Amino acid sequence: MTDILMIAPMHPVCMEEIARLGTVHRLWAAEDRAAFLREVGPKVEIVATDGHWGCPPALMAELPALKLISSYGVGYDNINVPAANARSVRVTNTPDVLNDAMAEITVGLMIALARRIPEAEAYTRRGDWAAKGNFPLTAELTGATAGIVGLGRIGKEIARRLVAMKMEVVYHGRSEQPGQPYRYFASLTEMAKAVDWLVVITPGGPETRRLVNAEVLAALGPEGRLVNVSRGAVVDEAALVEALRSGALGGAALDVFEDEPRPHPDLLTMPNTVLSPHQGSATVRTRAAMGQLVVDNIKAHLAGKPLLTEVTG
Ligand code: 8YV
Repeated sequence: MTDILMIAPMHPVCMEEIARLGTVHRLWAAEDRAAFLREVGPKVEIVATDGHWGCPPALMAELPALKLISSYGVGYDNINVPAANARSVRVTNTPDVLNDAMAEITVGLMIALARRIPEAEAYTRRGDWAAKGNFPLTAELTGATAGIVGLGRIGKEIARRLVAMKMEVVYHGRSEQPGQPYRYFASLTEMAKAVDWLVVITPGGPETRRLVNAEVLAALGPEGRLVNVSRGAVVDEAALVEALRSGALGGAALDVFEDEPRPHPDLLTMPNTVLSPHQGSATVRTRAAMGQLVVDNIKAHLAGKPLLTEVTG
């Protein structure tokens, strides 16, 4: 039986299927992690992990027989892919199957922020409607401009839906993509000046760390709103908190945070934020499809067949 190290619990069906493919060692359940790794580390051939935990270098170093890291998530910023490949360890992720769920939550967060749905809901439940009268008037997406930071597979699905919401869509990325119907901005700050919404869906990692900084937030301005559904580290969270507090930025809808699962405490009490616990892809349908891809990549590896969704670095 092949030894498989599972870093954190996964979709139940995925866990059951993986258990049929080899001997599963559950890292999160180990009482003495060091002793556990001393015992099982040398025989582990496959790591099953997710986008949050990845496979840290110190862990990889304890797995000399490692051949495959199959990750449950599209983002692989917590896996050093070049270092893995240099050791002949291959890495897979779960792209595409989560595009629709990600795009849905993005639009949902935007509507929630513009129409103040969480606040209005609390207002209704508290009985304030009868006690204080109608809830204040809100904003809408219609007619506004959204600047997408990262027009990749998910970004394009978001763009399609925002066009359907009668928004104008523009984008920023490392390079202009031929054949796109949306205007390209080479400068993120220039784009932030030109839009009402900044929608961040670029991959995380060192290249995009704190890409959305104080300057970009200032350019977005007091009427501007930020949406982040990528990785918390892409936004300078301290600068974001300051901009929201001072009114330099209008509002923010966030599914991701610098220190998950602990969002910056000030964000929790601000009225101009809508917060969500990193659940972009967390639907029954999408998580099942992601889990299936994790399993299918492991099966392909075991059968000596081409991996379905390999990432290389
Ligand atoms: C998961 C994600 O939350 O796909 C990603 O990159 O961030 C999410 O789907 C993550 O993999 C943790 O399970």
